[in-house]
Amino acid sequence: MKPTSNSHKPWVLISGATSGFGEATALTLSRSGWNVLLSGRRQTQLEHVAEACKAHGAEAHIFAWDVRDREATDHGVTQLMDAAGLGTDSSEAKLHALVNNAGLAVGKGPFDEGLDDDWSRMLDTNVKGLLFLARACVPYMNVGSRMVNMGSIAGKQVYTGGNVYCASKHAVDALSQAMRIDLVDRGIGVSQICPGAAETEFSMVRFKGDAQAAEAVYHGYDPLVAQDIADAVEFVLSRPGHVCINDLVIMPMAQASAHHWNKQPS
Ligand code: NDP
Ligand code: 8X3
Repeated sequence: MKPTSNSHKPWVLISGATSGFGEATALTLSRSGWNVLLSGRRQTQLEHVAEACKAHGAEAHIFAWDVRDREATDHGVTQLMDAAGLGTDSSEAKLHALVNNAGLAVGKGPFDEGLDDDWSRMLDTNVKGLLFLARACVPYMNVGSRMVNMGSIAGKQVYTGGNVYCASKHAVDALSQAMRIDLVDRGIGVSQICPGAAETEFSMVRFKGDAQAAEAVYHGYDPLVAQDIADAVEFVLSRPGHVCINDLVIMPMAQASAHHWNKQPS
């Protein structure tokens, strides 16, 4: 939806807004005429991002919770919608967009050496968390609203050591298609953005704070940066009402697939 005037800015809820794609998306959309509702687990970081969004002229509200917790997700969405004055009745203002972005990879290696806790963190966040948040937000949406799910090249292809993360993002791919079908009669569009390698906090989380392992992921080529994905989200959300970008795969020029790279020796 195209923002019209400052007094009638559309509202977007962005999960995972404390860093990476979510933070860049919050800043980008607040610059281009959206009001923002921001979530993530890190309260202080949310406050910093909200202040930056307000400096761009947006109204911004935050609420910190863990999307793996269904009750916390329902509560967090209610808090944010109340703060923005959005409601579920047909007479009330509606949520124009959800950017369902919170997610992570934890660990990389053969599945038979995988850890229960790593698997739970990925599946509970990337699959169930995405579902919890989408379900909680849909009642606040109406004709013309849009949902953008953050998939990955890992949801299109499987790579060595990616097993459970790839499975979780394949689930996002399937759910994005299913949600599009389920919501088409209500006029709500569902898009998926599938990035390749992007330099954010993603690899530090995946390698559990091992900075050397995280930095090595981005050696020898120019990875995507968070702004590249924020620009894509803005593009998807600013299409005319009759257009839905179903699926957008965005790769670094040096990455032809999950398996094919043009890396220069450093
Ligand atoms: P970051 O680690 O920078 O950001 C991840 C965000 O998700 C953070 O804001 C984090 O917030 C939030 N998050 C993680 N777990 C939870 C949770 N349980 N509850 C609430 N929020 C949570 O990585 P990216 O920006 O790169 O990742 C964003 C999305 O993009 C993810 O879904 C990721 O899988 C996907 N992706 C990333 C790619 C990459 O190469 N970077 C490529 C393709 C897809 P907090 O820690 O404050 O809770
Ligand atoms: C993150 C990108 O290639 O590590 O989804 O799976 S990758």
